[in-house]
Amino acid sequence: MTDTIFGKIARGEVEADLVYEDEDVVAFRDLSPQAPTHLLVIPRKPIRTLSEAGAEDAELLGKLLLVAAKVAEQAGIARGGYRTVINCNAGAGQTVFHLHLHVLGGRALQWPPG
Ligand code: DGP
Repeated sequence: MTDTIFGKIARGEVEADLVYEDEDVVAFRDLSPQAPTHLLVIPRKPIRTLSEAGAEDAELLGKLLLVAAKVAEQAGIARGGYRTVINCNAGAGQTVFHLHLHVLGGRALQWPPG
């Protein structure tokens, strides 16, 4: 697959404001925040988009959600409420083709999203 900026962040080749990392997952602040708290949770494995994840990624996908909950708690947005979003492919607004989960909070969030 083509390398992306998130692949470089996962490998430590490009700086990011990291809030969490382990052997499988990295979380960092979004460069263009859409809410007072806007974090991104990515696998180190370069999966292009959610629809390209396979059965072999089941544990990793579960871990992304657990890390999202953990960083939301650490950021202090869990009690007030937060939203997790995965944009899958360009029509849904995906611009970086390395699977990532947005964690947004710190303000009231409308539903349905645009
Ligand atoms: P999406 O539209 O779902 O593909 O979201 C990509 C997000 O990534 C978008 O909110 C902006 C953010 N982003 C893009 N480039 C960088 C970067 O170099 N560093 C950080 N921290 N965030 C980035």
